[in-house]
Amino acid sequence: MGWRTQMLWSDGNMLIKKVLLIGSPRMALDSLTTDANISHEVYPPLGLMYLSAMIKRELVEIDVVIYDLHLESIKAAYAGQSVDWSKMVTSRIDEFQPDLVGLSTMFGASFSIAEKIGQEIRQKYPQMVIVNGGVHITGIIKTRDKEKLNSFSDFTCLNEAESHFVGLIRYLNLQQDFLKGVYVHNRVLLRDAAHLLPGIETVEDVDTLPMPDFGAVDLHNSYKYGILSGAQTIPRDKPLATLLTVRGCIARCTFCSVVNFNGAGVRMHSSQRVLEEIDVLYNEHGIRHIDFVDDDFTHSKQRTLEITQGLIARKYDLTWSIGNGIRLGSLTDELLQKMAESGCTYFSLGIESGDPEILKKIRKPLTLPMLRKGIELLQRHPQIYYRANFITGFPEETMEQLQRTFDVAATMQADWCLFSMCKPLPDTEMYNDLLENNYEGVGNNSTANDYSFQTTMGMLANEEEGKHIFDLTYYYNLKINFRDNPNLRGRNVERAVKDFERVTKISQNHAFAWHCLDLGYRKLNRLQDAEYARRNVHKIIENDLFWLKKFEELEVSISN
Ligand code: B12
Ligand code: SF4
Repeated sequence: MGWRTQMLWSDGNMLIKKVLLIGSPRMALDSLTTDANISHEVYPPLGLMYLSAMIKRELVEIDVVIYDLHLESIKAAYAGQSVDWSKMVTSRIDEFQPDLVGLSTMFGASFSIAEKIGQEIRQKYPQMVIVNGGVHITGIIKTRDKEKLNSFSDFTCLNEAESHFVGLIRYLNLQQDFLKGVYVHNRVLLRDAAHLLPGIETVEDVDTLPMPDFGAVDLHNSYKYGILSGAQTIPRDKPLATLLTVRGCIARCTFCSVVNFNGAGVRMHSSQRVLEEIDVLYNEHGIRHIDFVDDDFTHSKQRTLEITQGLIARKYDLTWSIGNGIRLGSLTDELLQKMAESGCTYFSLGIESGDPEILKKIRKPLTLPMLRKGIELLQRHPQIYYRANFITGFPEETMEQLQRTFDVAATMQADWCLFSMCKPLPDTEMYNDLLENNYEGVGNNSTANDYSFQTTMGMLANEEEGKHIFDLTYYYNLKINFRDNPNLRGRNVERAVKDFERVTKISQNHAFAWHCLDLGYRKLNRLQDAEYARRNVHKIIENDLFWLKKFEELEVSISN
């Protein structure tokens, strides 16, 4: 046995009595602001809340605490304090004195942060067991980059980790002699190589899982520090929460990690269980808006109808959304009608491409005739705000194919079109194929600003081709979402104004958004606000040739 093992197991006692679960931040430090008008996203660490609930149910003798470093950083910034992740984590550790720290990393953007925090913990508390988990980490373990974790990990729990994590703690506490669904970085903690079993354990009947530990985080107050997607469709003072009611998705798109992470097919909570969770959130935590983060919420029409009927019967003052996206093919008039009636304010739809060949290649469960029908269907239900998501720059996509995406986006008449540049994510079919072919730049998705075209300049690709795709995407973003915005043109001016206000809050020098606000305010007869917006346009373009050029490119004249 190595020295750490001797220290850990020497008295024959339980090693792990206290567990601290840390949610890694998902933002760049320099994007944190003291301006409370700027809304960060405040998704609760749902994965950690499931793990906490499992520990409380299965390992009652263990003390478990969640530290949502993402939310705590925003709180600190709003309070005017400087944000130092290492200090924050070490002071929480000193206070709680855990034996095991679990780090959650879901996105590429959080990886370097988790790495830094983990290395700091390793250095300051060498005896502490460090366990990693989350979608991005699982992807990394399955690829060539797994050594990157060695400097700050004893174990990584793979995939959905409720049973893997509980099993690992039992193992460390000498309560079982096998490990499953775990990658061992520190072999010293493996008592016998034969203890490590291959494969993973998937919870087939998800209703057997406990409800997430809603009380482990400050759910009720998180809305004071930020928003969830679809925020423009609800008042700013609504307490927010998320729920996951489905694991997996019936589709298997090549760019998406869901199939490899959650397995094939769909495992659903019963409608009764979903309604029970909603009851708890509403009655015990005062939640007034729920965002379902499911990958395939509407997989079962029957279940969706039961949930909407249950909500209608409850007459709660509650709205809900499906920010992560639903499959267009699963929607019907009846479903949309009931969704709206039961308080659904917003959903997003993954369209991805307007080119039939690309749709086939990425295995999107969508064809252009289906899309045309879907657009007609959506026009009949304008009460619900919908965002259409597109991906540009798929590997080997031609300019003609890309143009078809922009053409389709223009005909979608969506409330908003979100364009993201393709970034192959670890352990997706696309990533693995590209890796096999030694494609340059795979896995380069590491900064927080890499992805979004919505409001900021987003990524600036170095390669010429990447830059061209970026410029083109940005042009169509301005054209479709701003210049030709169907809501601004008269369909729902209030809705358009809220969107542009949101953009100017995040990106104060977005001259195009100010220009659209000027037009929108005037249509709403808010003349003073219009004047203010117009002044901002002029102020920005005086100093910024970039925006002047954009106005020219899009043939938009600036009002005096
Ligand atoms: C909600 C959501 C968001 C929210 C933020 C959520 C949050 N809490 O931070 C928002 C909208 C901001 C978001 C943004 C993005 N997202 Co997102 N998002 C999700 C979504 C839909 C749900 C997450 C969730 O709550 N899941 C439910 C919980 C229960 O599962 P879980 O977190 O995975 O936790 C389990 C395991 O991972 C594991 N685990 C997790 N942590 C830990 C820690 C330890 C110690 C252990 C042992 C185990 C463990 O156990 C948990 C229980 O089973 C997932 C898809 C999905 N269905 O999971 C995508 C997903 C995580 N997002 C993804 C992506 C790509 C993005 C974006 C890059 C999209 C874009 N193009 O802009 C951005 C990135 C933002 C950034 N700053 O980098 C990918 C991540 C893939 C990857 N390898 O990076 C996912 C998987 C979607 C997909 N299928 O491709 N997202
Ligand atoms: S439909 Fe959406 S969630 Fe399902 S596999 Fe495709 S991208 Fe992933």
